[in-house]
Amino acid sequence: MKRFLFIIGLIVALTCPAQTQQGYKNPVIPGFYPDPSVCRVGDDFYLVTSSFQYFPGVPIFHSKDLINWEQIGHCLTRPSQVNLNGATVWGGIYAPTIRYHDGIFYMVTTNVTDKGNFLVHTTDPRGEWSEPVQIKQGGIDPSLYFEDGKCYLVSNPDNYITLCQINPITGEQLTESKRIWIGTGGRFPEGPHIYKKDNWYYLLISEGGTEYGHKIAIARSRYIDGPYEQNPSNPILTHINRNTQSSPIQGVGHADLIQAPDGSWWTVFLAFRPQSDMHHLLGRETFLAPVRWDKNAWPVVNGDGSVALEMDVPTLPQQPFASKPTRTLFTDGKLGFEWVYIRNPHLENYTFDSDKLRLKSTSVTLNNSKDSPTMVCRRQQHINFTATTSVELQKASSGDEAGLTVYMSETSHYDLFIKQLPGKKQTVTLRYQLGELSHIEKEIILPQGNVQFRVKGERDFYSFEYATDGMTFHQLGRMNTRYLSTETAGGFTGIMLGLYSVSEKSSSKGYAAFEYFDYQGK
Ligand code: 6LW
Repeated sequence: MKRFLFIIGLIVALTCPAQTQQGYKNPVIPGFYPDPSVCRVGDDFYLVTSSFQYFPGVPIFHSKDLINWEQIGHCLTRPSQVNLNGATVWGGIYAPTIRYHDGIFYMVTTNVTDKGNFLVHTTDPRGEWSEPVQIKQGGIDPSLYFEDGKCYLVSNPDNYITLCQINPITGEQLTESKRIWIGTGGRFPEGPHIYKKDNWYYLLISEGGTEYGHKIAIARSRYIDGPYEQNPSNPILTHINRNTQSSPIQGVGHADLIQAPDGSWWTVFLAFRPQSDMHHLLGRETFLAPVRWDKNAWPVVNGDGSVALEMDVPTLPQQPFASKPTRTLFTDGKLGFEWVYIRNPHLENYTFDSDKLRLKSTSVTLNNSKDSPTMVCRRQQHINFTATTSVELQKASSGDEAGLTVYMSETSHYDLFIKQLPGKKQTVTLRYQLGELSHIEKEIILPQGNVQFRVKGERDFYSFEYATDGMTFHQLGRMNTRYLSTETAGGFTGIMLGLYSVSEKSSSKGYAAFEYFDYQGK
């Protein structure tokens, strides 16, 4: 009997994946990190997301367990790789795909405000990526599939998922584009990826648009160029149905599939979290779900094609990273990977001096939709958070302004700032920019000097406070979150918290000196 139990135990141990832990929290990458794509090299996972008008472009993350992710850089770090002139919340860099083949990492994406689809490569994902090569086939959401020395590209020109072969180093298109699937009938068939399993080519796509109707469907064929037959159980992942009508997670879609070293399958995908009724502000975030994919069978996502914030499932052995310090000091002379600029920055306007971040005041305002204002920003990653900074105007001309902005787009931001007045005075001001409406909610006149600003975010309100002694904060106002939401403001992005400096005069020699930035999410 003992021997029998031992043999049974051995069979179970050998056939079941070595998943040793239970449970994790979604989203696995909170805040505006949409359109995730993932690849694996040994037991290392690499994940990229889209970045729109922000520079550097395409953040890249590393993980050992698909749950804990650490940003290791960006794929597009040089203006020669990414021209973002005139890019807005609807423009710039759309969904990227990352793949690893024969010692090389490839990242393919679309710059919708520039020349369309392009590809970069590297042997070191923590280092610099190559100069871009353009790709002729149009459509968005390009993806790569490698087999037998060939590289296939899929994207969605004219609503059809379309396939061709390319040279992945030069970008040259080697075969004619062929339409292979239009999806199951949902609008916006997009986000295609090809995988091979059990001698089937599987074609995964998104449909329904990136809002509440979003869903993931799959088809398969014995031949890479089709004909593809669709899964009778499509969609395999969606929150469009009654079972998820009250879920705090909506808009589930744009997925990529990945197999872990232990044989288990997983999917990363985007979704958003409505916070103030149907309004969401944090952008589309990166989520994770387990996939059951038996031999010759269709993949099944998390049992019933839906996901939760608390996932009670077996996981890979979890390897968390040390949590980030609340306080960013500017003593290193450089900014961490979480900080980005709007469009291609004028880097000469950003310097470090006496342990402070110095932002030069220029006449490019936050409302400018073409040029790059002097602003560094990071994502709001939690619905409940507090952000604090300390700023002083130096060598300022009257009309120079600097502070902390809660920024969704050039037409939608709440700004807390100091502004130089003639003489040795300044205002402390709270302003709301809502479309055509620019409203000064509060303005207080103070002597020149250092001011601390604090923004608190919660489900329905942002509140705005200032102090001059670093301790006693006074509230200037409280404003609804929903007017900055994606549903109100539009765009593909999420809220950024920005440190900025502008001037009414193009001749200003002034700058703003920021001492620290605290971000605390709950
Ligand atoms: C992306 C498309 C999508 O390219 O939205 O949600 C577009 N999916 O696949 C912008 O993120």
